[in-house]
Amino acid sequence: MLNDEQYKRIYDCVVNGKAAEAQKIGEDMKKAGVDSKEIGKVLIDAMNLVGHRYREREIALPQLILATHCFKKILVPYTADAHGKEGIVVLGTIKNDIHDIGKNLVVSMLTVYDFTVFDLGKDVPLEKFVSEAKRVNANIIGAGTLLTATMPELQEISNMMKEAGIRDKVKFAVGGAPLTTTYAKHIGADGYAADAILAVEMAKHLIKGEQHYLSARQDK
Ligand code: B1M
Repeated sequence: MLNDEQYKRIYDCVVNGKAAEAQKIGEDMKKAGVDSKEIGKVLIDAMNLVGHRYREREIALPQLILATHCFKKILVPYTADAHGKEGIVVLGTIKNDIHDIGKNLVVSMLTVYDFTVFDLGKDVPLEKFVSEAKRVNANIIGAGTLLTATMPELQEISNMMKEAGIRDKVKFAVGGAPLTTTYAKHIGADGYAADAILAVEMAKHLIKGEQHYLSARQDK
């Protein structure tokens, strides 16, 4: 369990963009035996505040990106031990959408939790999700979007997976702020997660062949 001081150290680093301290904090936490999932929860709490401040125009885009940078650097010592043996995930933000901050956090968390992640980036053509999944023999295709206008495109990926004959063996997960469990089920996705920690939990279920939808953390 994290104590208050450890929580504040991680939270403060991300919220105030203290990039120079980030990796050392991760190292200290690892030495103290803090589980990466505990760290992840604080990171998401901190990113929620940073996201809120950005929306309220209290901070500018570079500060938002700096916070993401801290998030990833805190996890570096944990990523060093990862072997990618949990499963293979192909992940990206779909075409016509350039938002990638949240997707990058999901990539970091899945990597820490031993998934091999092929990050396709942002503005990714839909067919690339399928061709990459076939190329790397993926277990999961994860597709995200933050724009309501591009949400309906997600369903196309599922259709393309069927056409390519991989729908039965590859799970399809979706994520991004405007999505919901209801919407994910409606478009036939096997999984949905509301944040990067939940994405790890979801991915573990999908690997076992189960569908899984997580709208909110139980401990929030
Ligand atoms: Co844009 N933007 N933006 N933007 N932007 C939103 C999404 C918006 C809600 C803002 C608003 O109007 N209130 C709005 C969308 C409205 C809508 O569609 N209904 C919007 C718009 C309109 C736009 C533009 C069109 C603006 C314009 O040009 N007129 C444009 C998009 C152009 C395009 O894509 N074609 C645009 C551009 C940008 C910036 C470039 C300035 C910047 C993005 C920088 C970047 O990503 N590199 C930006 C930002 C920063 C935002 C907001 C403020 C914050 C997004 C963010 O990074 N959040 C956003 C407002 C909001 O979110 N309410 C907004 C923090 C991040 C950690 O959260 O991405 O939700 P999130 O990720 C979470 C979960 O969703 C989940 O885990 C993550 C971590 O916990 N998750 C997954 C994400 N992907 C997942 C995948 C999974 C599982 C979980 O598995 C598959």
